[in-house]
Amino acid sequence: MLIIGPPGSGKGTQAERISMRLGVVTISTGDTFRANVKGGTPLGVEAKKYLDAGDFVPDSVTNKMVRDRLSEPDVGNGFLLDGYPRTTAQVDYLDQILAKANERLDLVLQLTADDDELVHRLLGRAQDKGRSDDNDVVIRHRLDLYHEQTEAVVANYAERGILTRVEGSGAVDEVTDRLMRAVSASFSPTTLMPAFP
Ligand code: B4P
Repeated sequence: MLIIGPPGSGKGTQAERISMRLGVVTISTGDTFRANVKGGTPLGVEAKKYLDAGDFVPDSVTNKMVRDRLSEPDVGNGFLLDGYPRTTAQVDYLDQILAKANERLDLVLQLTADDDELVHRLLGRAQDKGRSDDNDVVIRHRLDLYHEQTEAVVANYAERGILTRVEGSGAVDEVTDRLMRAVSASFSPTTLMPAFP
């Protein structure tokens, strides 16, 4: 599964909750980059300049990172990708990885919220967590990139018939309930893990 949406729509927040309930791993490209920046790894040094500017890390770097992560054994029960793919080139690359592994995407969850609410949330996070990319100018740039590049990714999955749109406004618990209803509507009960309520 994938969770996709503009910055601040609640992807990271909700991905953690859904993966706990379903008993599958979450793979967040944003978290992985931030962990590498914090650890001062070569990948982190490379990624930092893009993160700080609100730009996408180049596909060549991101694709390889996801490919390596998807080859680890803990993805065997399924996985939830958070924040990847964000470009059509990443969609093609993910298709190739999954085809080689004889796997396919079952569901793409799109979280929606209007831009003003997103900016408001991210400025709030800037005060709480001090993320280097949560300032007014960079947030607007990240939103522009979402509209320019990631909306084409959403359209691609909609054409394939595997996209479900979920309203991301409202209390965090309410949004989780909406997402879980979308998940249960897409899978037969026997496909879901025993952790599913
Ligand atoms: P991400 O880590 O994905 O950051 P994000 O888009 O801001 O989403 P995030 O998941 O953190 O925020 P959320 O919506 O949960 O990416 C960061 C950077 O990494 C990118 O800009 C890029 O540079 C790089 N990157 C990542 N993936 C890449 C890729 N595939 N290719 C290239 N580059 C890539 O939540 C935001 C805030 O809203 C939180 O403070 C939360 O508490 C709050 N919130 C959540 N739900 C709420 C609700 N219902 N009501 C009120 N507030 C809520």
